[in-house]
Amino acid sequence: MIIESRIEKGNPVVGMETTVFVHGLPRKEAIELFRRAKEISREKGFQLAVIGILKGKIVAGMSEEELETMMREGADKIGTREIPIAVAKGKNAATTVSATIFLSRRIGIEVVVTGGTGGVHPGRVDVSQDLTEMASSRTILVSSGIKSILDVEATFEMLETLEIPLVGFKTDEFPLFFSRKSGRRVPRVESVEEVLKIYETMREMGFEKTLMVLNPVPEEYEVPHDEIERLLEKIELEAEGKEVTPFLLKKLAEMTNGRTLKANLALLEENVKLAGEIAMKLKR
Ligand code: PSU
Ligand code: MN
Repeated sequence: MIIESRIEKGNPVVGMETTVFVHGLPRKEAIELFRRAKEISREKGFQLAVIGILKGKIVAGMSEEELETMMREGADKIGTREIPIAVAKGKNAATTVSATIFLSRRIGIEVVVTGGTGGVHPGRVDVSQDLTEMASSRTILVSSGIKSILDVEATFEMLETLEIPLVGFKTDEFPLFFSRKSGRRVPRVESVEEVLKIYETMREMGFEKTLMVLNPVPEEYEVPHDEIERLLEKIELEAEGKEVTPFLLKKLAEMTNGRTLKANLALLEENVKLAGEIAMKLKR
């Protein structure tokens, strides 16, 4: 197999992307998050498989050293379509949500975790592969909503068009990453059991889509969406394509004295916990 999987068969496992570590966070915070996420998985009793491509080798279950190597040497940010090219060219590549979901399915991982997913960018035709991959692979994806920097209305509509099921975990509101509220309603679930009931229905029907479980950022870390919008208006975009998210995240962190960074770390930690709980209760 072209994928080097370090997952022990039969144990609950959660797949996690590498882009959030390599392109979404400063290095120090990224390593701290990796350690914290690993610690959570050990305490709770599930496996956390960080997925990435190292010199053309797809690895599921990267070590801290490997992640550090990626950060030091640099790694492309890739979606699903770039996987075969990165492998053939022997590159280092950090997987986004789309590539992580695709690879997770190939090795039998059904629960995936991230901070915020991609969507429709404002102003031009730039629609994340995250959406099309969620529309073609059956997994459970725990996130805190879509990245606040996106066109929220357009993304929300596109999720419907692509028939991607979503539920709010203990919320009726579609959350927006740093923010708990968007004014858009979603079906609410109260428990992991309820999530699994929906997913098991999908599995039985051969419903090959990703179930988005939306877990809002903890209240004490929230940065309200109108504040984010005001800040975004002030930023002059000096990036394009795949560079846009890392550029804006960095700017926002600077402008909020690190509040958005703290929010990002807090929600990622909570999402790892919830994804772990889901994986542990999932019937195999
Ligand atoms: N949200 C973050 N940081 C990130 C991302 C999302 O706070 O780095 C990444 C995820 O990996 C997501 C990707 O899958 O951005 C989507 O990128 P694009 O819009 O270029 O498809
Ligand atoms: Mn894009």
